[in-house]
Amino acid sequence: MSFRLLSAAAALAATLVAAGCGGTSTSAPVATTSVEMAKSYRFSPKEIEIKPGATVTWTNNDNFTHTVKVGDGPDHKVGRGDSVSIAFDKAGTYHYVCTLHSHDMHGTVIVA
Ligand SMILES: [Cu+2]
Repeated sequence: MSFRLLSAAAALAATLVAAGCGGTSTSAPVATTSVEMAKSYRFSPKEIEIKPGATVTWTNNDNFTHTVKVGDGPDHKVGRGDSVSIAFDKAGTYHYVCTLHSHDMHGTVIVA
């Protein structure tokens, strides 16, 4: 029995790693500095485009605590109704995740 549980956990871990590779994005990035953590377990819009030096604000309108972790940066915990703002000084493409729900919740900030 414990073997079955272990292999299920391993399969889940493999799925999470695969999801972290980025996958496909079908919609164009949205020009905005505001991202909503919408119901349920979503960043909306998922892909945004901003100017260098702009600050992006994530607001949690979901019923659960989420986080925002950009690349290798710090993991910002965002409770219900809270928000976090992060400045992006350099041009580039930045992927971020909610580390609590990394399978469902990831997004991209394009600084250009
Ligand atoms: Cu989350």
